[in-house]
Amino acid sequence: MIVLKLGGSVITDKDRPETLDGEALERAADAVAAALDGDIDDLVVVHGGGSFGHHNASEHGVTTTEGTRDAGAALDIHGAMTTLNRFVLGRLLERGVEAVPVHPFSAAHRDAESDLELPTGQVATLLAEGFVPVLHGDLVAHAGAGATVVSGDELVAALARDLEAERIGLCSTVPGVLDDEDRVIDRISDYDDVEAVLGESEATDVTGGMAAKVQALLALEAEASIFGLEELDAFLAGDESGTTIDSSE
Ligand code: IP8
Repeated sequence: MIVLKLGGSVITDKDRPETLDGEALERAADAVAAALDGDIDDLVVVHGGGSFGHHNASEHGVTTTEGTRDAGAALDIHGAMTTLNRFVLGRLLERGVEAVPVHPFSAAHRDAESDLELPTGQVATLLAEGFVPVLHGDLVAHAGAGATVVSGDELVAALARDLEAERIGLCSTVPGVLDDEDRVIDRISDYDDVEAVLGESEATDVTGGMAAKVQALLALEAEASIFGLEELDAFLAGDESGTTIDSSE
């Protein structure tokens, strides 16, 4: 089983609120359809928000830790994500992919310790019945905080762990984890080896994002790859693409 995340910034135009990057989404959907026509049977897709969701969340001051108890705000954020989800499903369906939505807001929650609880029985059953479940970053009920954001990356980690994924792919706007000369690092098996590089980047938010991603992926058993859209076909074909993160080495 493969868990594939399509980064929100890959499939949307991040500079314009609620705008798709239609070309990129079609390219990603082509790659998924071709892979399912080939050797891959079980695929779970997760997509991020990009210009959908994030801008609504920041308008309402909602993050992964700061929640809202305003149903209007919750619907606004969740609604933006389900709109993007419909676009993703539509592009997949047009290509004959049996893609169906799984909305985390209706399934998951964070407990009082802020740990994410994501039931995966429906995802496993959908897979067994031949569907391609498509989840997305969303809001989730959060004990003591109202409703907070759950990122696609958190969902990928929870799904990969629970469903014992063989491979994880994060399709990103960068071709992999970059070293201090912007070259793609081929393999990471120990966070200490890359800490200095990830800490040195000037773009702190991106750095935090990439450092957190690498740490979360190192904690998983399955081999994970971070790569750009150009390498999505290669990843789905089972080839090494971008940066491979494997803690078992
Ligand atoms: O783009 C964000 O998901 P992400 C979801 O995977 C919302 O971080 C609601 C902003």
